[in-house]
Amino acid sequence: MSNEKRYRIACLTGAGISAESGIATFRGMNGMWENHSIEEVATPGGFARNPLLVWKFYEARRRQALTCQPNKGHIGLAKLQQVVGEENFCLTTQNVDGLHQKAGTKNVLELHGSLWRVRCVKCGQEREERGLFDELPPKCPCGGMLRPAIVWFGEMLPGEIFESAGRAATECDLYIVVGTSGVVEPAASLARVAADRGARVWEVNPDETPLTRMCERSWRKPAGEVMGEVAEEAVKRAAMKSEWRLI
Ligand code: BV8
Ligand code: ZN
Repeated sequence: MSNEKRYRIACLTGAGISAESGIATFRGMNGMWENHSIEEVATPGGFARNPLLVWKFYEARRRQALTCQPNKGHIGLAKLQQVVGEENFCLTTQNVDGLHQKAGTKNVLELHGSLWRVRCVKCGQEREERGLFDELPPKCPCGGMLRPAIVWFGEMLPGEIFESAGRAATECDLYIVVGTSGVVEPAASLARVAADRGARVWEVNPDETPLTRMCERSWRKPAGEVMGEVAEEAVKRAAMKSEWRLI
């Protein structure tokens, strides 16, 4: 397929896309942060002050996330990637639950890290860890303490991943924002980058957000209910704008 006729789709997802899988959002009614302050459990300072409290918070989230399955929102985006081709689709997520990968989406950009990776504060070694820990805080073989490989507030995002997410936003023709309150930076700025570079922006969120005003279309519904329709509309737009013979 010749390059100039490609129609590129990029997505940014937040906690809302996992809500129908049973994972509480951050700022929703039953937001998990209610009984914890962000300062206490999602900052390096909080971890330094009380690593056990932070690990109890994250181990509870890991335990719960282990029982969760992707919902039709995740599955709809994985199917969209299959139809348009991996080279024409890039999904960036703020979520750490791994449900996009479980739904089959390839090359997911995890801006804020993952519940399923840990890093040693002493030797820096990072590894995948899908099981639950017997003792908290868990230890690295080197004797150092392990931390969740998650980007906490006040921490830099992984440079390469954020750059790839920025490139996808810059180069895409359509940017679909799903299930994010558009509050946390620099993730939320990606939708503005896309809009500034001339991409159409679509939003899937039961509520309005600070990103709504830049959207060409908004679906005020839960992602699980409308993602099939959104994906169909995106494929139609792509077919119209390029020479695809859709299979
Ligand atoms: C950084 C990992 C540079 C944790 C997360 C002052 C001092 C220092 C920094 C700042 C500051 N002011 C601002 C900042 C920047 C700060 C920030 O943005 N703060 C916010 C609170 C204002 N950002 C940072 O610190 C970032 N780093 O800036 O580095 C730097 C370095 C040093 C010093 C200064 C600057 C790091 C940010 C990353 C933090 N880590 N996650 C964890 O997950 O355990 S962020 C956390 O919030 C999650 O990743 C989450 O995804 C993200 C964003 O929230 P949302 O995903 O949008 O979730 P939310 O609940 O808010 O919204 C859900 C939405 O879904 C709602 O709109 C709802 O309507 C909708 N919804 C609900 N159900 C559904 C649905 N939609 C569709 N379908 C449904 N069924
Ligand atoms: Zn170590």
